[in-house]
Amino acid sequence: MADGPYKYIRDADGNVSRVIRVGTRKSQLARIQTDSVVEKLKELHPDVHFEIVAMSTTGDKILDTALSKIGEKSLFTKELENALEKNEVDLVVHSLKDLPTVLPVGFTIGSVSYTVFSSTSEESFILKVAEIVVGTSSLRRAAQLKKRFPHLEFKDIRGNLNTRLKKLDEKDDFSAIILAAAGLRRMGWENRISQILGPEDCMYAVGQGALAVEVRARDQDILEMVSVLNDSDTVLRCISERAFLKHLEGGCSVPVAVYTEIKNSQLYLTGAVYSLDGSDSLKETMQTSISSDNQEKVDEKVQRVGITALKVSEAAQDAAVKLGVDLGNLLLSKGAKEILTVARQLNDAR
Ligand code: DPM
Repeated sequence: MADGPYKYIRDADGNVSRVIRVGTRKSQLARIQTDSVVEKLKELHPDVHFEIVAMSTTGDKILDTALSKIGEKSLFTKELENALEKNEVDLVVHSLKDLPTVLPVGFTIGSVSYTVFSSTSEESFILKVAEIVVGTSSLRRAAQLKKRFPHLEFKDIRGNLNTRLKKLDEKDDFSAIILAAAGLRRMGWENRISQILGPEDCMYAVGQGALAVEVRARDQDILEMVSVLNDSDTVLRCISERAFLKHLEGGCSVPVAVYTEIKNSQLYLTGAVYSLDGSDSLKETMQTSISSDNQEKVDEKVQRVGITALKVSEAAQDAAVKLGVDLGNLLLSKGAKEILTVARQLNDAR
């Protein structure tokens, strides 16, 4: 059988079918996320054969460098994208929040979902003792919590989830750490959470809690296959968040936070920018209608902020992009650019 760029398998009856190879990083969380997506895809496509390919990435090797110092270089995604490009894998599962709002040409996010892996966006607080030194290297988390709880002290903490929990447990450097609740739940460590932080305490990062499947943009079959994972509310919320971040020219390491909600066919987007100590901030909310006409054609291959979401209303996706851009413009008109520029400069000088 001609192998070409793809891999095929022949079953006992001699039927040949394509093997879909799924790339993943090697961390425990990455493996858990990839397994959950593959399980779901198997359920929805019982006749497709899937194979998981685990790879080390530069991102893993330098995880001990604070994210805020790494900047926007997509270190976690580059090697996996190379593998996609070379047809060594056909899709890759990521945390949406780690994917830049502009992807390299040739790649797209074919599905975005909170529901594949019952996830939520909020932050969680894991507390050890009363005298509180909080471990986080997220500028966004530190800025918001410094403002709200001035008595807290903050210190950088690095490494993957396993490393961070170990540092909290075994060292006296930290009395608490802040992590995305979604990651802890996926690891089965929900019982470690001392407190869930709602948006009034700490708004989350763009895309937080959503799983994203990245594919080759030209690969229509795979794009259609993974589109079954799309849940339309998540797609629309995440598109508006990413459009907002992109418009502010923010990357994943600036103190920008969001909160989105869908109620009665209205999409609400709250966005905020902060100075590093949280003393200076801007926060606004806007909304848009996302009600869609069921007759509408929804399978055009249009990419919006890196996402090609088949099966989700095009009009609603356009409204979500516009909402993000409009909110970005509103904050820019109030001085967001200056706040972020100063934050970046101070952080680079640290
Ligand atoms: C990004 C940030 C962090 C991750 C920055 C931020 C947290 C870094 C830190 C863009 N990616 O949130 O302000 O605390 O030092 C990351 C986690 C997950 C995806 C872990 C976490 C799991 C949750 C998810 C790291 N990326 O934030 O606790 O899938 O959304």
